[in-house]
Amino acid sequence: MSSTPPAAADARPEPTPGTTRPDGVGAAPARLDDVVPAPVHVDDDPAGSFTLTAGTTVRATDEPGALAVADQLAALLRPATGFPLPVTGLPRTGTPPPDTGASLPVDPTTGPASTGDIVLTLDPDATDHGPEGYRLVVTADGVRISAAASAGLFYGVQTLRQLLPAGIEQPSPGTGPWVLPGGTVVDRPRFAYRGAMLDVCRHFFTVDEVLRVVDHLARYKLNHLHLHLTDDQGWRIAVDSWPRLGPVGGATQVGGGPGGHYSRADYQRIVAYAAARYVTVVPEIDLPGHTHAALVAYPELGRTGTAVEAYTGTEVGFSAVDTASELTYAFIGDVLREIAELTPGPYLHIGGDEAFTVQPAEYATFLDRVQPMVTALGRTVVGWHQVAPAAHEPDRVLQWWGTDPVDPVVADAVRRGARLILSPGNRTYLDMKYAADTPIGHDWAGLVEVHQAYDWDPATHLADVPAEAVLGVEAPLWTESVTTLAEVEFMLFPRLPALAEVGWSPRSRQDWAGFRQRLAGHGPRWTAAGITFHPSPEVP
Ligand code: TNX
Repeated sequence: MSSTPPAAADARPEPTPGTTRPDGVGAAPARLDDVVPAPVHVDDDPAGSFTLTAGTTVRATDEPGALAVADQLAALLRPATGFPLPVTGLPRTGTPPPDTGASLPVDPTTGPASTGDIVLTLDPDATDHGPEGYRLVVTADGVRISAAASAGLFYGVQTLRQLLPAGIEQPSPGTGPWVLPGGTVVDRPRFAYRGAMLDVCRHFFTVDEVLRVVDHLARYKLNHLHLHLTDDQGWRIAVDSWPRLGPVGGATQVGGGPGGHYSRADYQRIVAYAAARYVTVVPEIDLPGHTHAALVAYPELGRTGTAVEAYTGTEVGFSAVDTASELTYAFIGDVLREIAELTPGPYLHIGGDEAFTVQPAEYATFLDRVQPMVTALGRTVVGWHQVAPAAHEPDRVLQWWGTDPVDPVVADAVRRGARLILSPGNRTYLDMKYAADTPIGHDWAGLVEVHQAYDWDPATHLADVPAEAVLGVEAPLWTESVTTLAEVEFMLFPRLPALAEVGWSPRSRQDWAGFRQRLAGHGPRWTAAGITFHPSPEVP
C-alpha cells in the first residue's frame, strides 16, 4: 500500500487559470453524440447551434425544484464563462381554474421564453420520459429542457454541461466561445437504482471529500451513494445512545492513522447535499461481522465481553457481535433507529457479509431478528447477498457481489420476492486494479480495466434471475489501499462513467467501440475540473 497518489495524479497538467488550454482542447465544440451515459435518442441539427453570451438568462418554471436546478446550472456555468447568467422564474401561462386557484404548467413549445435563453420547464403532465427523464432541445434561439419532475431537469442539465466545450469545467474564466451543438436529446434511465459505494471505514474521508464524490456521481446521472459506515477498522457515525461508538470506535483506520467519524450534523450535511443532486444516501451498518470497532467502544457487545485493541489491518471475517445476547439487539435497535432518523431515503443496509465466525444457524436467527427491525422503522432492508437464505421482508433488496453469475441461493431469494442490486466483483468493484501494475487496489476478483467494467448486461447477468428483479447496479469502492481523494478519483475514473452507462443507457445504445471514443472526450473535462484519473490504454 502506498500513501502517495498514483502517478496519474502527478502527471496531470494543471489547468492554466484564465485561458483555454494551449492545445485548444478546452474550446473545441462538443458533439451531441459525445454524451456519457449515452442518451436514449439523439437528433443532430447542424444548423441549430447556440452560443452562450453575457446576455444569456436562465429561466425556470416558478417552482422550488425547477428554480433550484436553474441556480445549479447557472452556478456551474459562471466560473468558466464569467457571464452573470441571472436566474428568473418563468411566469406560467394559462388561466388558473377558478375553483382551485392552481396555476397551469407552461407548455414547453409555446412558453414565453425569449430568444437567447436557457429555459427549464417543469411539466407534470409530460410523463412520457418517466420521473427522471427529460427532453433537451438546442436551437439557434436558445436551449430548452423539459421534464415531468425536477430530477429530469437536473439530468438534462448534466447533459447540457457535456455539450459545452471541455473548458466549461475550468474553475476560472476561459475564452470560449461557449457553443452548444444544435439538436434534440430525449432521455430516460434504464434502471431506477444507479449507485456507487464509498468505504469510509478502512480509510476515513472528510465530509468535503464525500461531497466531491457526490458531485462525481451526479455528473454521470448516478442516483444512490451507499456509505459503508461501520467496519472492523472504524465506526464512522455518531450515535447518541451509544456515545463511545464515534469517538472511540472511530479513532483509527487501516495503517493506524487517526481515522475520524461524522457527527449527526456532518451526516445530515452529506444527506442534504446529495439530495440536492438527486442522490439518495444508503447508510450501511455492517452486521453481525465487520464489527470489531464497535467492540473496541463497547466490549460487552462481544462474545467474550473483554476489552479488545483497535484493529488496523486488512483481514476480513474475524469479528462478530454476540448474537445470543439481548444487549446486542437493544444496541442494533438504537443504532438503526438513530440512523433512520437522519436518513430520509428508503433504504437501510445491514451488511451481512463475511461473518465467518458466526455459525449458519446462529446467523439465520440473527437475521430473523434484525431484518424485521428495519421494516418496523418503515425502511427497506438491503443486505449483501449472504443474507439471501433469510426470510423475505417486504421489498427486500440483496446486493450481489459475486464473480460467478450462477447463484441458486440468490435466485431462490428472488423467487421469494427479493430484488437485486448488481455489484459483480469482476465488473463493478472499483477497488480492483486496472492492470497488474496498478499501484493500489486488490485483484481477488480479477483485473478490471474499462472494457471489463463496461461490457456486461445487468438484465441477463445472473442465471435464473429475471430482468424485472434487477433494481439496478452499484460500483463499490473499498478503501483498504485507497488513502486520499486523488486515489479515490483515480479508481473511479474512468470506470464510474462506464458503470453509469451500463445503468442508464438502453442496451441498444451501448457499444464499446463508440463508448471508448465518447469517453476519450471526457479526459480533458476531468483535467479542466482537476479530477485525477487513470489514463487507460483502452481509451484513445
Ligand atoms: C470483500 S464485498 C468485502 C469487503 C472488502 C472487499 C475488498 C464485501 C461485501 N465485503 O469487506 O473490503 O472484499 O475487495
